[in-house]
Amino acid sequence: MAKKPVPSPAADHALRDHQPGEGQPAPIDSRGDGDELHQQVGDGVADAAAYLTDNFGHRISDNQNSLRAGARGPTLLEDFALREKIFHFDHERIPERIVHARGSGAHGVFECTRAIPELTKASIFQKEGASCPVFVRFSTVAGGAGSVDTPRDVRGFAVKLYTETGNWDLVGNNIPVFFIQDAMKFPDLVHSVKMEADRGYPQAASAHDTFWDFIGLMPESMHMIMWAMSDRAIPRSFRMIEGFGVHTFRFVNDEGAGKFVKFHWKPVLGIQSTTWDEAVKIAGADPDFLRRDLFEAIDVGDFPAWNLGVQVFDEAFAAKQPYDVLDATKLIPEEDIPVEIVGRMTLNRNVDNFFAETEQAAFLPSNIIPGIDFSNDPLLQGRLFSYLDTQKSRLGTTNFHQIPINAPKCPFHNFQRDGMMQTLVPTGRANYEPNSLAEAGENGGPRESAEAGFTTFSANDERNDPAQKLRIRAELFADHFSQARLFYLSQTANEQAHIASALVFELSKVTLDHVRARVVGQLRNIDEDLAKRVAAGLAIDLPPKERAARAPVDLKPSDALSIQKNADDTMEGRKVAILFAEGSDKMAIDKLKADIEGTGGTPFLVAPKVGGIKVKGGTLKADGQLAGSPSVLFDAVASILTEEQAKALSVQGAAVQWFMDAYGHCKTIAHDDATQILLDKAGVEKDGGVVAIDAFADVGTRRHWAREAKVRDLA
Ligand code: HDE
Repeated sequence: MAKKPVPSPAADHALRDHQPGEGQPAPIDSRGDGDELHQQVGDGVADAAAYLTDNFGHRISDNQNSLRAGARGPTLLEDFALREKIFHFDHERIPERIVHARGSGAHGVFECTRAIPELTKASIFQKEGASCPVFVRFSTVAGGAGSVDTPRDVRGFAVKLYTETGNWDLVGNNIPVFFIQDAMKFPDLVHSVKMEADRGYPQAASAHDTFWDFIGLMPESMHMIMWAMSDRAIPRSFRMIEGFGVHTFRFVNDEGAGKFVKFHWKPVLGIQSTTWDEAVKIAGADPDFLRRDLFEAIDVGDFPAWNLGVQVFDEAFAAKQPYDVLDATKLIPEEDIPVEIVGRMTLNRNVDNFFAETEQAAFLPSNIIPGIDFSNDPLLQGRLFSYLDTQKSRLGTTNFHQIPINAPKCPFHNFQRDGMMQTLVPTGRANYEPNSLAEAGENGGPRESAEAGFTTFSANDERNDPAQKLRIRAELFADHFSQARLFYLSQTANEQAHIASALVFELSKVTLDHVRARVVGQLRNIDEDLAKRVAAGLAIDLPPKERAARAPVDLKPSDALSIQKNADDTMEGRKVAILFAEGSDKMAIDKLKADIEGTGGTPFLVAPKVGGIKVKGGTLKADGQLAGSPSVLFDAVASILTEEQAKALSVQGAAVQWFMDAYGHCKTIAHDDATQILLDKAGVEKDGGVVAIDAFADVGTRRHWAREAKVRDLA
């Protein structure tokens, strides 16, 4: 695949020229510009390309043999080259993230597309066209760093915006609500979903006793469960997920007036998911499916982009809703408060080093900038402590902010000093404040600024009595089911069936009967029909309804919550496999490739052998071998074969399965006449998505959900 030219992100440079401490003496002259640091190390690396040294610059004469006394004698302890190499290697790993351990990152740029100074004084939203560099890390939640990419799981969507007024970390997920309402429950939630404490499995899976035990006893999780059991939790690509800030935040403008705000990232490529069967098979065929997809897209210049949307509302709106806007298990329907687009983020550069950047990236929800503030959401408040705290144990030092990926790209200077791995060299003796050293002509260091500094919005919440100290939740937090029902009823029939099947799958892995029964008893508060479907799928009697702390109310379904209702037909960013073999018609293959490319898709040639196959009209190399390129890795498939080759392939399991899966996963299959023998063997029946090669461009890569009832039981 040819690389497209990479436009240099304007914003990347805007801040690079910024000198620290301009206009005032800076005791810490730190810029944290990742690229400049990279430059320094890079120079070293460039030299090292000429000769190898140890970490202290001593040249190495032999990197193959350790030092020993005689050819067959003992190895000598004095071999500093060997000792250092092994010593460093022994300590290469750092603790993985307690959650979100498996992730993939990329650099990019954020640009303000609509100035909103009336809402916020945040520097990045003052002028249309203003931009800043970003770093984004996508992740799964439950699995370890080496786990697969496609389990049923929430996806982390953490964005670090390096603005000129400091780093703003919007550490969100691809689901707009959360399992719990109060930070107090987070360790319990995470313990329950991670591998079970005695046996050390299952890895990266929620389908086990302890998770569902916790969930059944935690009715506030039911809304999130609907999302987690929906197709949102098995995304086709990181490039095709939405991102949500989840909590209600605040915008604060120049006059000090505040409004509530919720943040949304809307993928330009649209939202798309896999089916469950597909996700399971991808896990085997390509455990790095999402990581590879992101890296390759950026590598060839297909830069993924998201629009940043905001839902802005005031106290008066909040007070009228049947839910509490401080409750992270609730969303605000887009039909009530529309999402206004104010910016666009484009990821345009892969990391140079996975460990240095993606692994060492430390996101802090407490990183906000003037113009943005927290709300009293008790989940958010707990996060403000946790992320700072965890970096100390993960990165080992309070100076983790000096690691290039974490350092702001604007100047930073203060009187914090020393600590492990201090890499900055502050000059002078001003390490306290107030001081009057400047009066003696010395560098006195930086000073606070009431105007430019961050000031907390002094919230006047009439619904709160701060005089009371209580371990209690606000009244509307007790409504656990209304929005779960809203979500379920807003889905298409196929999507509802997917939720029911996911629940059946997950609960069928639960071995404790009473746990299964309790969860189904909770589902009865969401929708009786859903509960009956799940009970029938498990072959258990419908259990009694669990008690609801507060009776659910009926909310108007919201189309914005469904993926299928909002799917568009774009082929942008989608991958189409073309199966060919010896004797296939090269002209037909070239034409199909051009059709796919013409509509924004990426063709991928699959053949029984990769090296170079004689075809009609020349020789053709394949991008992937048939057995190693199952159809689950593509959005649609096509085949151009000779009758002889199709017949030969019809006794190959990999080939038959290729079509069987594409059909079963409701994908487009474009084929020539010769392929019919394979389709018959795979049980593929003609429908709107099984078409002649020439019709491919019209049908594209959309899924054919009407077919689904023919290939699996949707009861
Ligand atoms: Fe996190 N979460 N979380 N979380 N979270 C972490 O921080 C935590 C929550 C999210 O790519 C940890 O640096 C608590 C909600 C993402 O590096 C840790 C609570 C949302 C990432 C932590 C929550 C998230 C994390 C682990 C409840 C969506 C990955 C390593 C009060 C809005 C960031 C780390 C990355 C990571 C704590 C709930 C998103 C332990 C205590 C809600 C995307 O600090």
